[in-house]
Amino acid sequence: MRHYITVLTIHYIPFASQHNGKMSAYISHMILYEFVDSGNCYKIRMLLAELELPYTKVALDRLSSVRNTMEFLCKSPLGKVPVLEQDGEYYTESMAILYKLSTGTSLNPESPRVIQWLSFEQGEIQSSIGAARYLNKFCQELPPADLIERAHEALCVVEQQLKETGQYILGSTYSICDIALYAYIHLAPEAGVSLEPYIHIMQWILTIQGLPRYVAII
Ligand SMILES: N[C@@H](CCC(=O)N[C@@H](CS)C(=O)NCC(=O)O)C(=O)O
Repeated sequence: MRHYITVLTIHYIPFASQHNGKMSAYISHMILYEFVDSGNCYKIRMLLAELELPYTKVALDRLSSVRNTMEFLCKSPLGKVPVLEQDGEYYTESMAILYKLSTGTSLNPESPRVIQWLSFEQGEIQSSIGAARYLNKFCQELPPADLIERAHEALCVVEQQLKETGQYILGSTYSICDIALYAYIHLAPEAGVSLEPYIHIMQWILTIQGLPRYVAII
């Protein structure tokens, strides 16, 4: 049985990354274990594309038993993706991976505000929009009304923030907070959550989609 579906371009040359003039730490070759249609994995692909960092993708099958093997559980104790492999170390949790990869670049001001929005994404956006999308898209189950209500409450917070900043989550500079939040927010319609009431969010989505190194989820 074939568990690993695709392995794309492989680069073995260590390099450093630069973003808007700020050099990140020396970065060696990376492998991203992922589901292609996962919002959490997409966040990492968005950042890697923005930083123009080469890496190998290992696409896992959602139904494959490979995630329950000892080999994979050593990489990710709950068998979840994304997992980033670098220099023999394995990193799980999309927020931690975003933070690690962007440290030292202009995408990460390394302030408590960054932690605030990354935590908000996990606690309020992924747990509502992400969970509702999973039910709607992958289980063909109608998400419960309280999940949809929570999604709208969280979207109101993001809408207000974007109204105040006028462009991106932290102000005039694109950051990992935008990447973290964008991944599931732009997929809200797949969760049965309309974005139509949120004019600032809709504008922000268009802005991000117009960025030169933007990549779509699939
Ligand atoms: N908090 C984690 C969530 C990871 C997660 O739930 N990943 C999903 C894919 S989006 C997964 O691997 N699900 C498989 C499972 O739960 O067995 C993160 O942000 O990376």
